[in-house]
Amino acid sequence: MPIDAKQPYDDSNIFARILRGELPSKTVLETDHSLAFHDINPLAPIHILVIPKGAYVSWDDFSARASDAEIADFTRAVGDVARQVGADAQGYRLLSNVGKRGGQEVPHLHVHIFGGQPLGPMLA
Ligand code: IU
Repeated sequence: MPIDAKQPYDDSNIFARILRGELPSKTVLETDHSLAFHDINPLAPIHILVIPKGAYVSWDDFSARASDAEIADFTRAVGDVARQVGADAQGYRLLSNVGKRGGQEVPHLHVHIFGGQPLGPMLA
């Protein structure tokens, strides 16, 4: 079920549990404010999620409330991950679903990085 775009942050969500170390993930990169890990159900040969460590529901929430340091760290982390896995060589796609109409399922901001193959018009 897609989430409500304006719902309050719920710290029982799956990514909050990964951040607290309660659930495992296949980490790709960790920085002061961000964590990147492999999507559990990859839709492309490269499918990585990048999340902020702070409690933000979505891109909408993050872009309104996060500090400049968090935004800078997160933006840099997304690009660094893409370069680290070699997705930059032939191109890749970034996607962040926001709320119900965006089809967001997990209520903690995540940016999908897709790559490793030519990508169709839509993924996730
Ligand atoms: P969405 O943008 O909220 O629809 O994407 C959620 C993603 O989180 C989706 O691609 C799932 O495969 C992924 N995911 C995960 O990597 N690990 C999990 O334990 C769960 C979902 I639940």
